Amino acid sequence: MTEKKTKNGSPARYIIVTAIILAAFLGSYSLAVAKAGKTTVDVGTAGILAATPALNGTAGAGSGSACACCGSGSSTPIEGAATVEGDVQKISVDLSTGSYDPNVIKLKAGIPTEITFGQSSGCTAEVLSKDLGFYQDLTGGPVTVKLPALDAGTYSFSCGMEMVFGSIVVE
Ligand SMILES: [Cu+2]
Repeated sequence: MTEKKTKNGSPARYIIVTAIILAAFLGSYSLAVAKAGKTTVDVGTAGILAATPALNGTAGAGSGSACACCGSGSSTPIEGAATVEGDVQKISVDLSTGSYDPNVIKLKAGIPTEITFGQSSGCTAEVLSKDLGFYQDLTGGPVTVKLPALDAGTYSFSCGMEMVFGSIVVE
């Protein structure tokens, strides 16, 4: 009986200690992320869907429907090309106007990409791409989405409500 109690006590203590260490680690990690204010997420190839064929040159930007919640969803295509820096191509997307600038992101096929979305709130508080498999909250600061080398084609992204749209054109 005494032996059993000792044996039962030990694992419980071990679990509690592990839980405390884990909680401390997670706590300091989220603090570090909050302090940095900038998040980087790595999108693996698993989430990437096959590129959709280019949409008769319209590239799907804006798609004409303004966002009801922010009232000013831009339907004017604003093109921006990523800059190749070493082995990656990089581009920043400004959200200070409540829509994506640029909203037509031009990328080169076969080069890993880092897209940095600026801090946002309201309608565009989250950025979503079902095509590329990411969904990020932008309220805490800029988020850099790392994408693997993509095949040529057009990929879509939007606000979390799918009301303000942009596209990623890989050539
Ligand atoms: Cu929206």
